[in-house]
Amino acid sequence: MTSKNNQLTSKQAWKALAANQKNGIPHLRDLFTKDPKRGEKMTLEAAGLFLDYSKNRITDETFRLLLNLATESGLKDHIDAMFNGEKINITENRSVLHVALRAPKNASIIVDGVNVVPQVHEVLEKMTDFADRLRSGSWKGYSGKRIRNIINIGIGGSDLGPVMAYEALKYYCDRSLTFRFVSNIDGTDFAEAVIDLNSEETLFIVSSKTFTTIETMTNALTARDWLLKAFKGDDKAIAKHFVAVSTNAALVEKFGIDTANMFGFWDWVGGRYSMDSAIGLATMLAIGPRNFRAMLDGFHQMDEHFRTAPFESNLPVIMGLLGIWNTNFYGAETVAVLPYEQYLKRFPAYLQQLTMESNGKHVTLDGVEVDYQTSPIYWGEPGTNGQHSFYQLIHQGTRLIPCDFIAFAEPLNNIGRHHDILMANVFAQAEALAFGKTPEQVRSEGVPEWLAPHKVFEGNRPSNTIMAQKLTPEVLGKLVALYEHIVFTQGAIWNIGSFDQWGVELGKVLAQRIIPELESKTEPEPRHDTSTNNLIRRYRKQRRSE
Ligand code: G6Q
Repeated sequence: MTSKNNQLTSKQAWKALAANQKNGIPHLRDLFTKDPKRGEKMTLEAAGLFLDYSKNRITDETFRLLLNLATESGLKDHIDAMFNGEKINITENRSVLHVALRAPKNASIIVDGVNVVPQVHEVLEKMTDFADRLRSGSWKGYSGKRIRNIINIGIGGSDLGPVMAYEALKYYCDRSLTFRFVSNIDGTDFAEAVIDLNSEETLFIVSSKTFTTIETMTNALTARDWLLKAFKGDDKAIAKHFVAVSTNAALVEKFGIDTANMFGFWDWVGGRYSMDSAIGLATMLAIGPRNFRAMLDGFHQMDEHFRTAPFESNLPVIMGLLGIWNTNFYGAETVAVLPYEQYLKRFPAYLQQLTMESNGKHVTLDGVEVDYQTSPIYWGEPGTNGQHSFYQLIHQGTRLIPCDFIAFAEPLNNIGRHHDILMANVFAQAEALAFGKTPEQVRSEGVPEWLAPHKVFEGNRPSNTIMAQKLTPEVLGKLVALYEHIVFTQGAIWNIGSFDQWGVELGKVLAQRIIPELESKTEPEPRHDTSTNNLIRRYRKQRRSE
């Protein structure tokens, strides 16, 4: 890592964008006054999603220059390279083919000379067969009882997608089944997940691409002990109560799970891009195979839109570019994702991994330090709850927080006036952020001079509004694929490796060194820095074993 990378910042379009921003983009109030059609013009409808991006600090010229940046960065070639199965994950020498997971049966995507689409459909068939047997009650536990509880054990990419999808699609779930998700190494996670469950009616899905992740393997072993207690140690019970989702058949077998009950995937599926692979088995069990296929179809529709639509009418490209504009030219450090849909409560958490693990990188693909910001911090909560807590800062704080509002025309639970009030709020928030309230408006309301500054909203705060008809499995697929491709667009322009995650390794290695120092019966001589040594000694002193 020697010199700074200046390839991106010396691009013609980049320089033109910097000049465009420096010359001053008028306040959103003025942009809307000058162009009475702006609110209708700066919108786009594609693959069943509607995007209003008019409340961003852009002019027509900015928009044109952003599209130039995409072209000058070779975005089209990058997209084609991914869809063609090229090994664009260069630090791990892998293809990046989550798009193959939702490709139709007759598609062909070649990796190392082999069409991977038939393999994808073979696993889907196997998942479908298992889901049908489990949901109908014909798959029984070892003592002949029907399985009523499903616990997914996995972490990171093997947890966040299944949890998010389960919550998002709860409306479509079989309510006679209970679903729980255990991820944390903190024993509380497991303890609370099983506290009220009968092990004879419980199935564990051990979801781990590598089958080596310490959290997942420790939780899986604890689950095995918990189960075997009910069966007096008879390990034949395992075959009826454990299935695995993994790429590592050898380790699955070693754990004692029958590989006939293993659902595979491939090294070209990244963990955070795997919710539509066999990692989605819990999702399929919850919503049923038909709904799962509908979700895949939604993903695929967005893939096709991203692959084929011209940049000026391409949803992920436009949102990706607007994100770059806010991050790199306005210095926005975060993006708030604000779904006005209670079922999407875990969507921001899911996006945190997708966006930040993918694009939280400090060197280019060539290993040169970047001289521009990469991924912003993603966060958020469902509306309207957030309005009564952190929105204050978004409206009147000193930071610029671009917001993505997500809303649906039809509620899933149509109760009284709730949905109209919900939607009124999402529209009002975007309006207030963009247009604010001037000192003149405040004074004209008779507010005394000393109080007026506190009641002023400067406005000019950017947001996107995404709308769809209603939250269905298909729409969820579209939404997730939309953000996957936003991440791709930005990673391609920033010229970074969006598909590795070396940044999670160091902490894992250090923890492996510390574990024996904490567990040792004799006093260890920790050889870390003085702070870490002191913390280890203090912990050992305070820890009381039961
Ligand atoms: C995601 C990451 C990471 C991974 C977990 C779980 O992109 O690779 O979050 O999903 O570390 O890994 P396993 O599935 O191998 O247990």
